[in-house]
Amino acid sequence: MEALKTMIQDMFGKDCSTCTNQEVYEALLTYTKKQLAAKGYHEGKKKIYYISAEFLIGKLLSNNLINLGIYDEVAEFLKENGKSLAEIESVEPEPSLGNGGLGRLAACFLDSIATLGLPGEGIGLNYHLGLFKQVFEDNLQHEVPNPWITPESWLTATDVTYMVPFRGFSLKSTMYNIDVAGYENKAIHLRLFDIDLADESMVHDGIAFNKKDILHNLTLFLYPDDSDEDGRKLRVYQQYFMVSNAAQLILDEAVSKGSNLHDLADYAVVQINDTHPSMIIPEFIRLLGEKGIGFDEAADIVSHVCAYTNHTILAEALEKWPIHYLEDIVPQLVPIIRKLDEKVKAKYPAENLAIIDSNNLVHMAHMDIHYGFSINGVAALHTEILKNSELHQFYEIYPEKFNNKTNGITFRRWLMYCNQPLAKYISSLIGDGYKKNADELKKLLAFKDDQKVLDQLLAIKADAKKICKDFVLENTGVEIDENSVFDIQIKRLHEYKRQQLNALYIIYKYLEIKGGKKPERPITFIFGAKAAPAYYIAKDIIHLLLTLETLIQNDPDVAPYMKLVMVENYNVSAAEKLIPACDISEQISLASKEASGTGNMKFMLNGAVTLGTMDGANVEISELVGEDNIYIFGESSDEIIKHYEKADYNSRAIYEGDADIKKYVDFIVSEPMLKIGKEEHLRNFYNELLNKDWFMTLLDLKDYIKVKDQVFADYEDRNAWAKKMLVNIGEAGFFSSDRTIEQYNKDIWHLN
Ligand code: 26Q
Repeated sequence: MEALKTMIQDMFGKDCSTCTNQEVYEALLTYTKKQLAAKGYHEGKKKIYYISAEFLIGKLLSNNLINLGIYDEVAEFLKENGKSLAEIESVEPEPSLGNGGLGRLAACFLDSIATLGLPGEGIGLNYHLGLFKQVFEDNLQHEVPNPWITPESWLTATDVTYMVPFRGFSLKSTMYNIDVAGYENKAIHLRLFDIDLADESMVHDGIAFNKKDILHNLTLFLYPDDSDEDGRKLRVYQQYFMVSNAAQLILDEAVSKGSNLHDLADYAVVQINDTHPSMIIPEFIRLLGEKGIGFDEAADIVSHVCAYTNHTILAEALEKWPIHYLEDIVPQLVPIIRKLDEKVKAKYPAENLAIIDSNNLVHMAHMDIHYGFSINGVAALHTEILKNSELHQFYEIYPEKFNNKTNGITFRRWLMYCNQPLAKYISSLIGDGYKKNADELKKLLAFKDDQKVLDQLLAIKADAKKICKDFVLENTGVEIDENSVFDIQIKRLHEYKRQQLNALYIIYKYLEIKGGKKPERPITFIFGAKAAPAYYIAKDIIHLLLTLETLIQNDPDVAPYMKLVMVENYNVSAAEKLIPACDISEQISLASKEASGTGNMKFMLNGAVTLGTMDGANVEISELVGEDNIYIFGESSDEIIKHYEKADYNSRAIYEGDADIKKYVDFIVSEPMLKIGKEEHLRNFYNELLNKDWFMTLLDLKDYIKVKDQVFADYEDRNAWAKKMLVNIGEAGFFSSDRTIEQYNKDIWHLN
């Protein structure tokens, strides 16, 4: 730590003990960046370029210290100087460069690529204000900017710049780097492209800004509101800016390593993270054309370089751009896309295989599948649904392109960092091997009947709940009971994820307690969720939850037995505080709709038991842990897909046919609720449930209540519960993103 000591002296002319936390943070930042650069980067002839509109990397200081292997040393040094690493961490702003799962997955993948020593990099955009910050006011969500780029940051400017042509003007880019350390290994780069003229001062009244001023707004926000045409067009500007920079960088790097570009596939493989970067396909063809390579050959080259990952079957999230948008913004791509489409139509005339459909919409996913060599889903069930229904017509013509890559999470952040007591205890039982070879967690299963181990797991969970209590108090002002059961649902607010189903259970429980039936033990229901600014139903559900929170808190008959808290501005840092403390992990999406989920894996790894539907990776979790160690409810994905095909779901019929369900639903607009909440929002949501309920909340409500009550009953057998925890932790090794990345490499990337 001598070098760090000297650095602090040089930077601030004093020693660590007299520095502010801000100063110590800045010194650690500089120190860590130097250490990372000194380690060097993974290089090789062929490289994986993971292109993504989102990289939800979370705070970086602690993660970097862990991966550099100096966390304990630094923490000790700070302690000797009267400082706490935890407090210094709170100075670090969290970069919010992602919405949720897809962006966090990209961040876990970078960690694993670096850890496994693969030559690779991430390529994305440097959003200045990232995703909005959520604030609650009057039980409603408001959005404010979330600036994260401070004068001292993890970004390093480079002298790499490109020109990106748009209709009528060109934009100069600058490339910034963030180093991502491998665990006990070299680093890789995350490349974030930016414009030089981004102007944060144009943002007013929350997150409003002039959407037409592309020269100054292009990299201000992640996914600006796309409810109006200018917003959607800005998204196209962002996407093209991202992929044109990426394509230029990739071609330059290949040439500098000796490629003649005809052999580009020997130098580069591009993973297209959902369709947001899909325009890289025509952009590559355009640039290769400028270098004298003919259209057909260029299309063939690209088809050996690009691979596509699908993250959703929700129709509204599958990108289809009107061709006139592209003509208005990137006219140079339009003749290329038309030619690609003509080639497809000549061979496969079916309308549902076309790139450009009869409404002149460009189907980005279709372009990826025709002109990429691989398409993968993100969990076994999801890939089966792609093959058998959503993309069946493509599976018929290209069965060899389809493959599954079940998602994973990095254990460095989601166990070793966020739950240090558990990680240390695991090491004491089975050694450190699991940190690099997650399968070794299975060795824990040998302790299934070891009373001491089971007691210790319960003790570690109890401590985590105490720590979490402080976080919740600081975030919400609400004091929760550390001896209650922690039932947690944290994820983006979306109807398909069905936070509203959980809300209806809470109403049921509230009425039960009102009626005199007390639960065995108090329950704490914890939520965290942001809603897209223009997603009104999602915002109504947030209002429902916040209204229920107040109602319960103010009701002395009920408050001692249950509590609902909604954490404000749920983000990666909040997840790190909540997940170690969780008893029951809520994964209750409508079967077939959640492609994978990754929160489910984080909870399992931290000894929570899943309450979920047979959806996404829950299916694989349940196969691994067995039915005694997970709680499954609800209709199967096959049944749900049939309901959609037959259009026979009728929520009003369920409501009218079941007095209990009617009672819970009616409660949403009952007098006590209307006294606290806003009638407009509560009634909107009530009407939505009765008239549409597109994600079939009422279908699964009765079964959910039954199974969830069983969970709370089983929780009281503390020993049996501890066994479930142990099995969940012991079987979590499969969900390491190291395993996922090894599979990507073996089946798709072929590096080394
Ligand atoms: C699309 C069009 C217009 C505007 C925005 C978008 C858009 C933005 C973000 C579409 C999708 C996203 C993000 C999707 C996402 O996070 N998907 C999640 O990916 C995870 C990683 O694979 C899975 O675990 C989740 O199941 C999936 O929901």
